[in-house]
Amino acid sequence: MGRVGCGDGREPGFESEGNPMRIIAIAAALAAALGPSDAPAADLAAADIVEVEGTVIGEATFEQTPTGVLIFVEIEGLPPGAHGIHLHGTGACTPDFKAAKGHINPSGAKHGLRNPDGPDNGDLPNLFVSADGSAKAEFFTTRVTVAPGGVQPALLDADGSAVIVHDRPDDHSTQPIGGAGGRIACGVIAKR
Ligand SMILES: [Cu+2]
Repeated sequence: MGRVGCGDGREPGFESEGNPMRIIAIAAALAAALGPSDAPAADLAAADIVEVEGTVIGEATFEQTPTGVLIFVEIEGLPPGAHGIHLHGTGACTPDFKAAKGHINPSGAKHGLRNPDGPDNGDLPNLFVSADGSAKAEFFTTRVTVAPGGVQPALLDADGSAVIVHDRPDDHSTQPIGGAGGRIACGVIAKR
């Protein structure tokens, strides 16, 4: 068997309270249990995503990292295939999804990840929905921050932001939204 190092119960004194290896093991277990909450909390935001009737069909989370924002989307009940998904400049999905206004784009950049005069700050790669209508995806963008105070526009600015899923794929070049069509899902991004 050859157990090595600390934790061999046959070692004399293992059961004593002062066993330093045991204390280290307990400390490591505690650190693992506490996890990231021991570190300064990263800026985090999230959005409940609703379909046009207002039923919640998914969630998106937005985590500030040292260099950008990591976005996780989990959603169901959408038409299969590719859909444009963008960060829109107003945190509203009612009375209809037009309330979210246009993309986050304070500098007036052209839309499109393929556009030499783009992209705007709300542009993201497409969301691909499976045949069963569900999708799980991660995105990463360096063109926004979660909280205000950085160089890039903030999701949690004064009028908030929304994540919008469009009816069709974004071709990443056509103005103004890559031919992505209507808005089929929307989520107001809020601090978590
Ligand atoms: Cu959009």
